[in-house]
Amino acid sequence: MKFPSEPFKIKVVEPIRRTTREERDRLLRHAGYNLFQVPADSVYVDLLTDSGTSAMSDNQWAGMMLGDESYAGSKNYFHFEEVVRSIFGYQHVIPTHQGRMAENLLFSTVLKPGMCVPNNIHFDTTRANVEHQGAEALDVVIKEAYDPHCDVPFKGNMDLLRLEHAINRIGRDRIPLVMITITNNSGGGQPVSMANIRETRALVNRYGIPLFFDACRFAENCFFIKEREAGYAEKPVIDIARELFGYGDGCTMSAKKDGLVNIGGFLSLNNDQWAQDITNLLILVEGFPTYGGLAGRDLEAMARGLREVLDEDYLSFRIGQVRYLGELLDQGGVPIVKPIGGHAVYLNAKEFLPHIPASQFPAQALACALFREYGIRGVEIGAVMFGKHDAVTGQVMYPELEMVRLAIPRRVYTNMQITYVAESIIALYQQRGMINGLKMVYEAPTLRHFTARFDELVLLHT
Ligand code: P71
Repeated sequence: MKFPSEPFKIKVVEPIRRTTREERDRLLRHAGYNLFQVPADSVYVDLLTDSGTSAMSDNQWAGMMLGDESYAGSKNYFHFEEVVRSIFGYQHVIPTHQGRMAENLLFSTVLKPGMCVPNNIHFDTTRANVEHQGAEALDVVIKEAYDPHCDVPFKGNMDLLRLEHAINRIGRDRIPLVMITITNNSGGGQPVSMANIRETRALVNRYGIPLFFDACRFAENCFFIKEREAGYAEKPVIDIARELFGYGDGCTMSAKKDGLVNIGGFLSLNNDQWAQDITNLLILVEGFPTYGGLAGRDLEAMARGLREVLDEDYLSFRIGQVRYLGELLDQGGVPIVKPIGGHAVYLNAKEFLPHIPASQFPAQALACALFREYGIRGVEIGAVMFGKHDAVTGQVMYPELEMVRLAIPRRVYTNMQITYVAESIIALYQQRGMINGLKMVYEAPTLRHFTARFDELVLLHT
C-alpha cells in the first residue's frame, strides 16, 4: 500500500475549534507576527512542531498510573534505564526534562571556550548550547543538503572530507566530540546512512575523537535506512538502531520526538569520567539521577514510548503520512524540499514567494499567511531562526535555506486533516502574490525566533 492507514484507533478526542480570518488577523498583529506568541487554541491544525505533541498510547497512559514517585531509586527509572540500554547500548543513562538540558549538561562538561563541535547541521538549541560555552558549532553536512531540489536518499550525511579538513585545521585537542543529528532536522528532516555513520566512526577513530548522536528522531532515521540502504530491507528496525548506536560513544535525546512523550529526554554515554561530572551537574541544576527533572510516571511513559516507536507498522504509517502531505503539495505545484523528510514537509519559501527579498523574511511571511488564511501553524526555519549579524561588520548574514516547516505530530492528526492542510497550501500558493514581506522590530540576543516581533510591509497590490 502506498500510504499505509493508521495502525491505531482513537479512544479519546480533543475538540479543536475553527476561528475566523478576522480573529486570526487580530491575533497575528497582537503576536507581532510571531507564531510562537499565538494562543494554541486559535490554531486549527498545529504543525509548529512534532516535539512534545505526540498522542500517547493506552499502554503509555496505563504506565503513567504505575509511576513510582520515590525521590531515589524509583522503579520506573530502572525500567527506563533497561530500555535505553537495550536500544542504545551505552553504559550510563541520565534522564533530563528535555533534549536541550542533555545538551547543556554535555557541553558544559566537555567544552571550553575556543573549542569546536562538528555536526551535520546543529539544531538551534544545540548550536546555542555549544555557543553558550564560547565554542564553535560547525556544520559539515554534504553540500547537497543545501540544494532543495537535490533528491538524494541520505541528504543528512556528513561530508567526510570537510570533517577531516576541519579536524586538521582546528586540531584534535580542540574537538572533544563529533556529533551527528539523526534525522537532520535543520536540513529538512533528512536521514543519515549507516555507511556514512560507519565511515564517520572510522575517521574520528583515527584521531581518537568520540562520536555522539543527537538521537531525537532515531527511529525515523532507522526506518529510512531499512527502506533505502542496500542490505537493510530485511533487518528489524531495532537491530538497525543497535548497529547504528554501536558506532557511537553516546547520545543526547529529546524524547519529545521519537520517545512519543510530551516531556522528557536523556543523555546516555560510556565515558565514566564525563558521566560522573555530568551527574554532579545534574544534581545541581536538574534533579537526583534517578529522576532528572521528571516524575516517575514520565519515565515510565518514556520507557514504553521508546519501545512503541520501533514498531514497524507505526513507522510505515508515520513516514507515509508525512510523505502523503508532501506528495499532495508536490502534485499541486507547491515548491517543497526534496526528498520529503521523516517528520515534516518543508516549504521552499524563496520559490513560493519570489517577490519577497531575503531581507523581508519570506519564510516568516509565508508561515504568518498560512495561519491567517487557513488556521494552520507551521514554523519558520530560515533567517529569523538562523540569520545572524557578523560579529565584526554587523552585517546581516542569511542562511542558504528559507523554509516553512510543517512538522506532523505523531499519531495526532487524521489523513483528512492532512488533506485539508494540503488543499489550503495549494490555494494559498495560487494567491501568493498577495503575501507581504515583514520587518523585524525586536530581537533577543539568543534564540531570537521565539520572541522576535515584526511589522507587515503592506504594499499596494496591482
Ligand atoms: C523541533 C524542536 C523543538 C523546537 C525547538 C525550537 C523551536 C521550535 C521547536 C528540538 C530539538 C531537535 C534536535 C535535532 C535537539 C532539540 C532540542 N526540536 N535536537 O524540531 O530537533 O530538544 O526541545 O527537547 O529541548 O520542533 P528539546
